[in-house]
Amino acid sequence: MKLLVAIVQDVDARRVLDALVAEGHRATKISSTGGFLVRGNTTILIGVEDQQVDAVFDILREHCEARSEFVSPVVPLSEAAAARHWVQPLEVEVGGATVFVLSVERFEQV
Ligand code: 2BA
Repeated sequence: MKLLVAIVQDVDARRVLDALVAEGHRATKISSTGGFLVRGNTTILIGVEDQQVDAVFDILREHCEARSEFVSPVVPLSEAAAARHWVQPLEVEVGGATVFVLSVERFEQV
């Protein structure tokens, strides 16, 4: 058995969860925050048998979209004034889904 920990963008989360459930998978949604952008994202825990891992990846690929985000670097006012120009927003590409695949030693529902 494997536990997939998938970090997806909030806007994609509902469609991913609907597709997972429609295909008979079980999933748990956790609200999370990215360390770099410090914006909300969604972490989905998905426990599946080994042979179902590829099917879950197919769902994630289908419903998660990479997007560009802009982040404004935080610069102290004194430094911004010294630089004598506006600090430009930084463009970063946020991936469709960041997925960790973990081996499950034991699974029980008691
Ligand atoms: P964030 O940490 O908010 O990162 C958002 C995007 O910012 C990243 O997209 C990446 O394009 C960029 N980024 C992150 N750290 C950076 C850095 N030190 N320098 C420059 N650019 C940086 P993704 O890589 O697609 O990651 C999307 C979200 O997935 C991340 O949100 C974070 O919540 C999670 N994530 C990604 N890699 C992870 C990892 N190794 N461990 C835990 N969580 C991870």
